[in-house]
Amino acid sequence: MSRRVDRTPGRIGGALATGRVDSGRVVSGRVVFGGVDSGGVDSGGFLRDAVGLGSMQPFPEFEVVPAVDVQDGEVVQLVQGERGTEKTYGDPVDAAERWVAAGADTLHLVDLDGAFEGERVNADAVERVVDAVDVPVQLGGGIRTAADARDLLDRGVDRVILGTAAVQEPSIVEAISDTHPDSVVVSLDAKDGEVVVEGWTESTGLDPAAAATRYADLGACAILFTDVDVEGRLEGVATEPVRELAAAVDLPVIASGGVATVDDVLALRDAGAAATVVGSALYEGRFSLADAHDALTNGLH
Ligand code: AMZ
Repeated sequence: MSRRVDRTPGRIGGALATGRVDSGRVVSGRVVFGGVDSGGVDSGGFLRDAVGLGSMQPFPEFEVVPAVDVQDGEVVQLVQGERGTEKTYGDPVDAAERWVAAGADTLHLVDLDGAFEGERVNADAVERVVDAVDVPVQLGGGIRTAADARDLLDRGVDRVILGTAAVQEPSIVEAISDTHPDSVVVSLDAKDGEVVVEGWTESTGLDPAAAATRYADLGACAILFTDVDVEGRLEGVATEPVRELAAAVDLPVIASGGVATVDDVLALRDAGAAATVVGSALYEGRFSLADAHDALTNGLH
């Protein structure tokens, strides 16, 4: 990944926390400062004040975030996260570029083999996607150490998503956030109401809403919640767990799983989610990002 990243405290990239300096442009969430030259001046606070941002929170407006799940170098969608159920959708860079061209403001990238095997496997594909697109990328799957997370963040990934490691060793969230503020998303995916880890193959007995509350103090910038019971089935969302989680935690909730229609997107927003990750419905053309955008902004659908 060749993108230059500047997270030096006091400089623009660092001050905006999730910011990325890319060819003289600062990209942070949906805020783009064209041609700003940090020049080593401590202007971060000024910029933050100028745009009215207390701290950088992802998803200041509700977003539909396309999923690029990678298995064996290819885009796939699984049903309920089970290996062997995959439908393939081609090259990850092609998919990523297609979603950005279609209006995506953020990409959700998952190294599925990494999630199952506990270490990053599809590093090449990930690197190619991060280099190819100019929107923020959040990446999960197999990131199990702080060193690995920092390396990815330093190389141009905007947010790392930690599931297994964050559940098994919550202090890792604080350790990463100390050096890279607002860049850790904690993934609390649930099956039968319990948080699952290790590629969703192991139950923890934890209730997602109860488990989520500790991560705000540890510096997490968002909680990802995938409802595994409905994930990949294209049969609609379950709003109640999202509502409970959003009410319990003072962090943006990124809800995922089951979205089949624009109405599902609106239902997740109304349940309190800050964003939704959508995979199969977009790949299968059930609706477009533009359809979702129209419905979210004008109530049209
Ligand atoms: O589909 C699956 N079986 C699956 C999946 N999509 N298992 C884990 N994951 C995703 C989580 C999160 O984004 O939603 O992988 C990430 C967590 O990986 P890890 O290695 O930190 O537990």
